Amino acid sequence: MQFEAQVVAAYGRHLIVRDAEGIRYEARPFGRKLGAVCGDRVRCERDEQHAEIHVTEVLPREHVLLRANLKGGAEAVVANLTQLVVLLAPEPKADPFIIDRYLCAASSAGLRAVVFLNKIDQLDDESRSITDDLLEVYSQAGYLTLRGSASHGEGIKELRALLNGHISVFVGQSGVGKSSLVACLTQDQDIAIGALDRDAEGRHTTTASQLYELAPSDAATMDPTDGGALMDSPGVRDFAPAIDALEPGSLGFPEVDQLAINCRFMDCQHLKEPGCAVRAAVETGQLDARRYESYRRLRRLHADLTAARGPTTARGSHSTRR
Ligand SMILES: Nc1nc2c(ncn2[C@@H]2O[C@H](COP(=O)(O)OP(=O)(O)O)[C@@H](O)[C@H]2O)c(=O)[nH]1
Ligand SMILES: [Mg+2]
Ligand SMILES: [Zn+2]
Repeated sequence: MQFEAQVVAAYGRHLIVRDAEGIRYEARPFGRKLGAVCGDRVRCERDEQHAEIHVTEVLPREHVLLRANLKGGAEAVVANLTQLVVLLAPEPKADPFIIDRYLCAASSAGLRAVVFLNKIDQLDDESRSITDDLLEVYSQAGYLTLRGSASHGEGIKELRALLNGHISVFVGQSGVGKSSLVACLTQDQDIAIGALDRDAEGRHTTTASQLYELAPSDAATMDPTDGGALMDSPGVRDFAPAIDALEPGSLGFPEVDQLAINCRFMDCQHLKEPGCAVRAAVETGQLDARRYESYRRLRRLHADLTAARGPTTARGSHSTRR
């Protein structure tokens, strides 16, 4: 028997799918090459003989968050989302370059992106000044920014309003409060807070993401029946966006994209080219110098990952499947 379903949890190749009636089944992909991630809509087949559910096909994805693996290939993180929420906190100390790379992946994938500063209850003078400056730069770049605290409830109503009608994913470094926020927003008591996404050797454990439906909030919305949904993601030490998915000219930096209109060359990479409007904007302070440094680093990463593919795959063929 065949049916369509959505992947609502993925622990590596161990999947939970939910059918149209809302019934959940354990399932696994049929065949090594089939990679399904949380959020994917899939075709399933019931293997009556072994009482198993097989995922036989991943249906086309509307949007997908892609990361690069060490060989320069693209891997899906979560699928069919519409919004990315990147979290930062005073502790662990924010790495703005990771935040930037998530935001570039979001811009390039056509996702709305929100920057949420969590644990504002823990801010001191120094971390307040650092995070204020960071959020100001992101806000200038056109991203939505919010501040709050999962443990004290501040900013949660405002965040909830932004989630309405969206399929959102929470991303960010381990310990910033992703699980705490999901628990807070879904009133789910079973979510592991403070759980390390690593095993005893410090290796990251199998990718685990889960999808949670959000009950319609009382906030005035166009469609009050659609509360949206939320996906979590395991903590990361680093994040590299999939290089083929990035906007070629700006790599997904909205400020660079805007400034590039005035570069002398259409294919300007904003590195050493004469008449580069992006570099000129750094000189005058119109473009934040740290964001430009981040852009340059992502260019280097792009080159390194392209080289990592080796000569045989340089034709750019890549797979979004694992
Ligand atoms: N003070 C404070 N601690 C928080 C807040 N949110 C989360 N935490 C704590 O930060 C730690 C990591 O949280 P967790 O949700 O597991 O982070 P994750 O790794 O991003 O999922 C836990 O000890 C939480 O209790 C907050 O708003 N304020
Ligand atoms: Mg967590
Ligand atoms: Zn340029």
